[in-house]
Amino acid sequence: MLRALIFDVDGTIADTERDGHRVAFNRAFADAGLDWHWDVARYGALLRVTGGRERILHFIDTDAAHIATNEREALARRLHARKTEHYLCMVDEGAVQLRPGVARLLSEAHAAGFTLAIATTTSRANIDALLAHALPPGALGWFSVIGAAEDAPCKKPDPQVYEFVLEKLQLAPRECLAIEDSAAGLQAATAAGLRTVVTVNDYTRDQDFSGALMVLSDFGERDAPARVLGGSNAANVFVDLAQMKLWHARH
Ligand code: XBP
Ligand code: MG
Repeated sequence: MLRALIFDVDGTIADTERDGHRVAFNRAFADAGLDWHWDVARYGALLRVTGGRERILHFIDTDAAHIATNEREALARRLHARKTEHYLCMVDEGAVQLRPGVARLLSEAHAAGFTLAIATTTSRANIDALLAHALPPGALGWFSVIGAAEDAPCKKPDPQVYEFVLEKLQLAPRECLAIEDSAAGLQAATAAGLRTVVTVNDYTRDQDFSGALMVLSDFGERDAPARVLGGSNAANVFVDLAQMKLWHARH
């Protein structure tokens, strides 16, 4: 029986990357007097490295080799801290929007007393700000467990954050569904024993989602159903809690 839904955040709950995190990274670089700029395409390639600090460190290794090896970690930490400040301001200003159907599905699940959780590589402060801004007051309390960067230093595709959440939920993987947007997220959830529903976005739609329970454009709304991209022959679907339970029961 399905007992809980475990949501990724970046790219799944909200379109955070292109107009949120990416812009915040660039502002942090500018603040530090660096002429680095991650354009939309370059950022798409850099997303293969999960975790903002890890992404900066990777960029330093590949594009700023003149920086002394023993200074790179500290620089990445400083830049990432500044990037988080920018990101939090941007979320407060409304730069990041929830994806179609997310608020509806979360509200329905909460009203039904259904267990919700979060498993993400992003920092806890970013989640708190996003949920406070985009959902009704108190929505942070809708989630029984929130697993974030601070809880799982091994970032996706490592399963650590999902294992942390499952342990806290005291549920078996077969009793839960993961909701993800990326191949790295799918790999992390799968390695933790979870079945996964994928909602793609512009950065992830061409990734390999073999093994996913369903691949969808989004969750859809009554007047704008989601497109089914994999996992079923149906063309369109409207994803609510009953639909999630049906998919889970089918497998
Ligand atoms: C998302 C990420 C995050 C964000 C930046 O991965 O990799 O690192 O890009 O957030 P997922 P931070 O959606 O698979 O969890 O800068 O806070 O790390
Ligand atoms: Mg994601």
